[in-house]
Amino acid sequence: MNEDTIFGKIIRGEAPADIVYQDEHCLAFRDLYPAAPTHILVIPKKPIPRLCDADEQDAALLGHLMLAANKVAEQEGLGDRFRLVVNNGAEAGQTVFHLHLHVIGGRSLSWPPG
Ligand code: IU
Repeated sequence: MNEDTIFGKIIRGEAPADIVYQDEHCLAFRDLYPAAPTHILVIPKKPIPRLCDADEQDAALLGHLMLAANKVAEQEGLGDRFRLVVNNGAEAGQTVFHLHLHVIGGRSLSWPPG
């Protein structure tokens, strides 16, 4: 699995992105093809391809990503009306193999997802 994805390039500043939040461990930027009025991707700077590739050593980092998603949601004015999505693996819809949390909001969201 190629770890050098478009998200790796964004982290290294080699590809453009509309960055809305960043800190030592993660980066958040607007999805180029938004599925909702607000659609932001939160990614670790560490290149973990899929959620299932994370291990115990990544526990704090995974928590950090969720808290960063909270910050982004607040920053975007989503209040308590947003959804986090992690697609794990191609058959679950993952297309970029650098772990990312989708922060989706700004419209009503149905359940279950497709
Ligand atoms: P997925 O869970 O791997 O399917 O999500 C990948 C997301 O990355 C998807 O929502 C794309 O619209 C988005 N994206 C992007 O924002 N910029 C890009 O250059 C590419 C994909 I390629």
